[in-house]
Amino acid sequence: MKSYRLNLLMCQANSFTIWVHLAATSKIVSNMSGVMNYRPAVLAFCLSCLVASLCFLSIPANSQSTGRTTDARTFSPNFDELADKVGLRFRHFNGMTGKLFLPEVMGAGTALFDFDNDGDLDVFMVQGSALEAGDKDARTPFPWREVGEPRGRLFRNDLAVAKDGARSLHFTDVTEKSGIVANRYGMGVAVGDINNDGWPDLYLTNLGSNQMYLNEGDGTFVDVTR
Ligand SMILES: [Ca+2]
Ligand SMILES: [Ca+2]
Repeated sequence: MKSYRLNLLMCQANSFTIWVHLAATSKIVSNMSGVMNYRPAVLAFCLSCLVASLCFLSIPANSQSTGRTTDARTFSPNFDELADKVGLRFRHFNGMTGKLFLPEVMGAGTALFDFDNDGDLDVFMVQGSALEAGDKDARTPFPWREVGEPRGRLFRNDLAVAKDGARSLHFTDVTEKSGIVANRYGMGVAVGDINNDGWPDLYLTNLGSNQMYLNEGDGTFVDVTR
């Protein structure tokens, strides 16, 4: 709609120029004849404005500037929710107490990093736990109902690319095999090659003491916090 208004403005500006020219011409002719009559110029202005408006309104602005039409739907973003379908099954537990502690509403972090150096991004998801000492995960106002204790989880990306280029995305939960035990109240995670061996390591920020895990390069991590 903005482009049409701009076109209309442009055509009116052009028409005004034509009108000024015709008015001046008419004025000269009228002065020469001694009669101040602008009606022909006004009529010419109205007609030129109408014709030019119809002309511009029928042509999209981007066609005038680029010479080709553009379908807005071409640029429409389209995201599908595929977490469950591709194996990223994770439910965050915030250990809500009902006492409105700040960590309850802060959420947690997630790291996208290539822990196995195979060229695709794997995922580490930070998990919470019961907030108050003595609380049971399954007895909070919004209790933990999953199997096992809540803990941060590592998902390996098993992306497969067929010969024809077709991609099949799937993640496998490798938390147990990795040796990562992130069962504290997790708040965030940082990735970096701490020992410069080419394998990205993990630093977990918790409510309380943090944890550092070195990547052994064989799919496992070692807790080197102490
Ligand atoms: Ca990977
Ligand atoms: Ca490393």
